[in-house]
Formats: sequence, C-alpha cells, structure tokens
Amino acid sequence: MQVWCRVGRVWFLIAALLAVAWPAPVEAQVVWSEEFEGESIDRSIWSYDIGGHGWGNGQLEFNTDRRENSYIEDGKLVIEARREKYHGNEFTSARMVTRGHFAFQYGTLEARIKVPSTANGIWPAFWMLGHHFPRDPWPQCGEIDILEIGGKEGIEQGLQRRRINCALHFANAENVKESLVAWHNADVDLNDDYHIYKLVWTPARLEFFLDDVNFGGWDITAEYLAEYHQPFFLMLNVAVGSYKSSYNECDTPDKITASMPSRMYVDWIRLTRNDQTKLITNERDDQSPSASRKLDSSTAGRATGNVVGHENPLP
Ligand SMILES: [Ca+2]
Repeated sequence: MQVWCRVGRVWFLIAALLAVAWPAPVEAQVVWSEEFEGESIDRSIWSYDIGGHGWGNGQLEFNTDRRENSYIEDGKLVIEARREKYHGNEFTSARMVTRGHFAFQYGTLEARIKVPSTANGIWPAFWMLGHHFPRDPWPQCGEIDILEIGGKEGIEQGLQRRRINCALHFANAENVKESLVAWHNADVDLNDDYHIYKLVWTPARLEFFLDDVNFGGWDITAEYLAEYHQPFFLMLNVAVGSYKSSYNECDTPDKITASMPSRMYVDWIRLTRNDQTKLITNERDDQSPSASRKLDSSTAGRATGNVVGHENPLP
C-alpha cells in the first residue's frame, strides 16, 4: 500500500512538472469580430463608398448607403444589388469599408459568406486595401482580395458559381502595378450555402482558404512587397458589370443577365491573432473613397488614370 502511495506521489510530481514545462496550447484568440447581430449596420465599424463612376473598373452600379442596398436580416449583413435607374446608372448596390474604423496587420481573418448567383455580371468581393489609401495611391497602397467570384473564365467555362479567386495587387520593384491571382473551382455551387473564406497572414506569407482548402498563397518577404507589412482595412461589395477588359466583361446593362435583386449574405467576420497581430480601431481620417481592383495588368493604365483622378463620390 505504502509503495503504491509513493508511486502515486511520484506520478503526481511528474505530471505537475510536465504541466509546468508544457502548458496546454493557448486557445486561438479572436481579437476582433463583427457578428452583424444588431438591428442595423454598425456605423462605428462601417462606412460607405458612394458613387456611380465605375470605381476604376467600369462597374455599372451606383453604390449607395440606402437601406435598399445594405441591411441586417436575421443576424446577417445583406448587400443587395438591384436593377433600378439611379443618378444615371442602371443598377444600385453597396460598397462597405472599415476605413478609419478598423484595420489590422497579420492574423487569421475569416468570414462566413453566402454569395449570390453571379450569372452573368455580378461580382461579389471580400477584400482589403492598405490603410494609408489614398495617401498611398493604388496600387502602391496594396490590395488583398480574399474572395471574388463571377469572373469571365468562370462564365466561359460554365463554372461561375464555383470558380473563385484570391489576388494581390501591388507596385512591384519597378513601381509598376503587378497582380498575383490564384483561381480555384469549388466542389459545389457556392451560392447554395454559406462557406468560410479565410486569409492567414504572417510576416512571411499570405495564404487563402475556402473551407480550409488552401487554394492560393504567396511569399511576401521581398523588399518591394513592403505594402503587405502594414495594416489593411476591410471591404465588402457586390459590383455589377465591368470593362470588357476587366473582371467579367459585362460592360453594358444588357449583358447583365443575373437575376435581381442579387444578395450577398455575411454571417460574421472574425480575426484570430497570431504573435505579430496589430489592430487599429476608430482612427478617424478623411480618405476619399475611390479605389480600383483589377486582375489584368493590361488594363492597369486605365485603372491608374481613374484612381489617380479621385473622382468625387456623388452625394
Ligand atoms: Ca451573424
């Protein structure tokens, strides 16, 4: 009996020492989240980019802050593109940004999103720009696209409900716009249900996931990629159409055949920290809301022209 007690004490001591030497892994810590649980969109987090000038991509919609185009429903954010005449445009939608309210650098960002059917001409996106935009103009500010869907290749291949991409747009070593894009065909139609779109950002790499399938990633340690070592703010939008040379080639209203209203649902967005994560919250600024995201370097000149001009958003 005494022997077994001694043995028990020894095991207890060993277990205690092990617990000190190897503490249990720290739970992944969510350091920021937007659950869209309120009655209305939280204006302390979200602002609107308003206007119908094409946003550097020849987009056909007028983005508004009206309730018709963005609202909360059953704990979800809804961004709704509509076919309606508005200030000279044939469509309306919304483009929401956390610029001046929330930005972060490094960490794991996830969003639970149900995209609309994009056929043809709808272009939903979950993306980010470097928080010094437009003081740092595009593409020098850096752009990270976590989710885009509805592109021309998907249309051509009959895969536009499944073919997504992630992308980086930046200024390369020659200070010329460069794009890195990774395409992925999902196993299912993504408009049928919610899926998790994830960015894992460390000082070494940016990695992109759909439901934990890693479909794109790039090394960001090159000196000319300094834009990816600063905080970025979040953006959500549903664009309609684009230049013929741009994302979906639907450059006139008659080419937009998607059923409307077209709705993107966002259940939540969550940021999990890593050892290097930095957050910026409620930093007020006066940045004007004009940006461009383009995939095709051949159209960079046009995009730069539009963006540098900083067309004034209409009221
Ligand atoms: Ca929610």
